[in-house]
Formats: sequence, structure tokens, C-alpha cells
Amino acid sequence: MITLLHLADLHIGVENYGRIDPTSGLHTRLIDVLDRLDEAIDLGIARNVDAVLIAGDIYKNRTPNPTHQREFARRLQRLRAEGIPVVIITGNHDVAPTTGRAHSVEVFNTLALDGVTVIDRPSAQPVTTRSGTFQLITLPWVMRHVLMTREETRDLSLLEIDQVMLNRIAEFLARSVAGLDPQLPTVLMAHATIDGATTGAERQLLLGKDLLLNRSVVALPGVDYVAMGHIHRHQHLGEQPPIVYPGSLERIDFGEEGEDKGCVIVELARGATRWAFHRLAARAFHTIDVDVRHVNDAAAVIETAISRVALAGSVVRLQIRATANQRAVLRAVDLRRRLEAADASYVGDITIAVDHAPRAHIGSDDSIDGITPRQALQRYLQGVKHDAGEVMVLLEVAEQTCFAAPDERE
Ligand SMILES: [Mn+2]
Repeated sequence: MITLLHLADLHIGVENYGRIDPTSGLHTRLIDVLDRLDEAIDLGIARNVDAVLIAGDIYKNRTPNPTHQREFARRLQRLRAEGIPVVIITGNHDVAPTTGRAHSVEVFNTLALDGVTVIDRPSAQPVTTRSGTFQLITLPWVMRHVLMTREETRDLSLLEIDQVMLNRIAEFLARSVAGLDPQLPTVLMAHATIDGATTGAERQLLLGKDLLLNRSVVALPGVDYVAMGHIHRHQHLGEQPPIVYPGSLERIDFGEEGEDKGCVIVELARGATRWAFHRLAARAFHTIDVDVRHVNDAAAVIETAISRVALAGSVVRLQIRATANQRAVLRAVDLRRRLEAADASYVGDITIAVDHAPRAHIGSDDSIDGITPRQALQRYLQGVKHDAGEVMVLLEVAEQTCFAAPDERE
């Protein structure tokens, strides 16, 4: 029996909803992510795992700073000292923009450290552990230039290019499986979106440009476990073989408020793999939603809503719907002080929205059918922000981040 620790989407360096910790000089959210990684590694060591698989997206982006790199290297070194091999594949946040430039974890491969393997191409190889050997097929985040030449893409539409890429991925996986030793257990590790996977509400739009792999493309006979990365919400898509996303280590945004965060322990066995999700102590995110439009004592109702939530140590935001008269007496600064006094680790936006009927929409009706993500965002922003300049700035930022091609996005 080979036991594995399966992690993905560490995103070291995502530093929102926190501040610099004066004692360590590190951002509080960086400390959170590193604490979760330590927690997962502690679990792996306690369970005597034979190898650690990291299914992509190590850092926030392809240019981690020296502190992020040192902290990740420390964790790799701890696993090496324990004699536990680590295999990493690159995710879309790790890849280099052009051939010739290094991806974010390439240095660990260049050093040729015993027990650390970084894979950035579709490949298949045996992995030897103290409890035996397993076969590992890897599908890192695929960039178009890896699978297709410029000549091949020249006369094709984007849709046709996607189809050719999907065909090549399916061919690569089928070929890899055909070459397997039937005696040895096999893991397929991939950084990709499987069609039918559930994303957090806030990620749905961002994933619009991803290649969607059909479940049948990865659920191949001879594969005993499919170790996925890319989607931050833990989920599994099938049991034969198990196709599992461990999800990210920490919540990155309020869209992940209701999601458990953790890692997966896999007991790999030929045709009889078992796995279990382990919840880690990710920092809680809370949205407090209060509608006071139909109450007399708005302040008392807001106070009750706040006092119901365990705020200590959490990241919190407050969303109030009020009448124009109530809005005139509610003070965001007082509400912020109230939340800070409850020992919230970070107080996010406090919004007091007043209904302006009828609401301004860009379309002639409220239908969202057939509108683009850009239009949906614009409509949303126009609904919640009343400053046209602010809406323009936010749309501009969205253009550079959300709507940039996945390869360009950071
Ligand atoms: Mn990703």
C-alpha cells in the first residue's frame, strides 16, 4: 500500500484581506497559507505518507518574491529531511509567458535535488517510494505552443484550436495508459478543469476561457486515482477511478466563504484506491447581510445580526440594505469599529445600499440571457456603485485581470 498526500492551489503570495504582521514582517495572509501548508505536511508525516503530490499553482503568480520562495523551499526541505519525495506539476499561475523563460518552480528542478521533481510537460514516469513504485502520468497546465505549432494554428478558429488541443490531450493520455505496467498502481495528476466541476460563484466567469476536459478523458482504465488541481473548491467527480480536487489551502475570497479547505490522503492500491479529505483550519470568512428597510430600529437589528456571528479571528464584510432615511443616520465608521472590537482579523467592505427604483440597467430588460461576462459585471457594478467614474476604473481593472487570457493572467 502506497500512501500519498495530495495538495493543490497553494497560492503562496495571495495577500488580500490582511495586513503586515509587525512581529514577523510577513503579511498575515501569507502566514495563514504557510500555516495551512505546515498543517497539511504535519498530517502527511503523521500518516507516514510515501510521497506528496502538488497539482499546480504553487504561488500567486509566476514571479514569487524571495520571501515566498524561501518559505516554500523550507517546506520542501522539511519533506526531504523526512525522506518523503515531492512531485510538483505546474499550474496556470506558475507557467512562464514565453519559451526560454523560467516558470515559478523551475529552479527546484534545475538544482536536481533528491526527492523533488517538478514536471512542466505532459509525461509519464515511475515514482519510487519506500512502500513501492507507482506510475505517474502528468498533465500540467497546457499552453497552446506546447501542443501545437504556429503553422498548425494559423488557419483555425479559437474553437477549432481548442478542439485540436483537447484531441491531443486525449491522445496523449490514451497512449500513456496503453504503455502502463498492469501490475503497478497508477496516478494521473493534472492541472485543468473537468467538465461538470463546480466552481465558486466568483470564479465562474474567470474560468470561461479554460479548456474543459471530459471526465471520460481522465477516467481511464488502469488509472487508480486522478489527482486534480486548479479549482479551489474541494470536490470529487466520480469514484472509478476517484477524480479529486483537494481545493485551495485557504479562502482567497468571499466566494469561498462556505467551502471547507483542506488536503487529501490517498491510499493507493491497484483497482481499490481509497481517499479521504482532511479539513484544515483555514481562516473563516463571513458576510453579514442585513435588510433593515422594513424595521423601525435599524441599529438594533444590525447589532443582533453582528452579535450572532463568531467574529474573532475572521475576515468579515457587512452588507446592509436600507432606506434613504436610515442611510442618513447609519455610519459605516461606527459599524467598522464595532466589528474590529469583536476581534475580527480583518474588516472588509461595509456597504449600505439604498434602493433607487427603478434600478438602472444597461439592457432594456433584466434578462441575463446572452450577455457576456463583461456586460454582466458592468450591470452588477452599475447596480451597486453610484459613481460612474468608479465603475469605469473597476471595469478597467477587470479587463486587465479577469478578462485577460488565462496564460496572461496573474
Ligand atoms: Mn490554476
